[in-house]
Amino acid sequence: MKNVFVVGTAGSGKTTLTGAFSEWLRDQEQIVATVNLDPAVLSLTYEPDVDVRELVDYERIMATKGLGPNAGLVASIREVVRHMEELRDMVADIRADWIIVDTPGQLELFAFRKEGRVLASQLLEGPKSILFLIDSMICGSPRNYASSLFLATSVQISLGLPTLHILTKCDAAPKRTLRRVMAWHESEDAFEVDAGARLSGLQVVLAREVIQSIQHIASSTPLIPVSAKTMDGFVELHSALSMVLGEGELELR
Ligand SMILES: Nc1nc2c(ncn2[C@@H]2O[C@H](COP(=O)(O)OP(=O)(O)OP(=O)(O)O)[C@@H](O)[C@H]2O)c(=O)[nH]1
Ligand SMILES: [Mg+2]
Repeated sequence: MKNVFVVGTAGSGKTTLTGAFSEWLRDQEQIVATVNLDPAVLSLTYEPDVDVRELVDYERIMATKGLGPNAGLVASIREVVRHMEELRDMVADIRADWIIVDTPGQLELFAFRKEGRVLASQLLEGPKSILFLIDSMICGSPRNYASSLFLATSVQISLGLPTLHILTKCDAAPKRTLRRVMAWHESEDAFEVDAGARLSGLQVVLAREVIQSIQHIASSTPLIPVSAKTMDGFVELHSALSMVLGEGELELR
């Protein structure tokens, strides 16, 4: 069983990719199960095999505890973890080649709280990987690229699982933006030049420092451009996942 957690900032395309990549895998005659870990989502682009909304009622938790939307989510995820045994049984009952897990839009809930780490480490049996989604519509500037990679690395530190970086919505981003981002991924020098030209003062210093400190990790982690609308990049995504999940963590170059 190959397990994939789809993680990323709000609106980066987690739900759409979960649905589209699952369909693509099914077309390759793989048995795929999907898990929705977002208690607050109203509608999904796929039919989840396991859905935490069957275990917790986000609206009720928010109303009865007098919480706002984010504190309501924190309390809901805590409640989900209380149902861990049940959830594990639900997932274990599925005989699938792949389990794709869609995580909540509030990234910090899953990535930086104890409950997220418990879910990441205990929910699924077998090899696990994270797809960290980077939205190509917003990472075309040096400051957002540096911040996105910094966040991706922080999530990897927190969850301690092999991670692939996925550049999403590539059908919608201008081709020159995609070329620029891929060039930054390939070469720290390319990033330095563009950061120097586009940023100034403290921003250029901070962006350079961040990239210098994580470049080794970032350049050794595949950055895979995909579109969940056209399914471009799914072949590459599938091979990278098969490698990570079949042979353990990718070697740092
Ligand atoms: N053009 C294009 N739009 C996309 C793609 N993937 C997602 N979107 C759009 O981006 C928006 C957000 O997509 P979601 O899949 O809901 O993103 P999410 O990360 O699950 O969002 P939250 O769970 O709310 O954080 C929607 O309008 C999607 O249709 C893509 O590959 N191409
Ligand atoms: Mg979503």
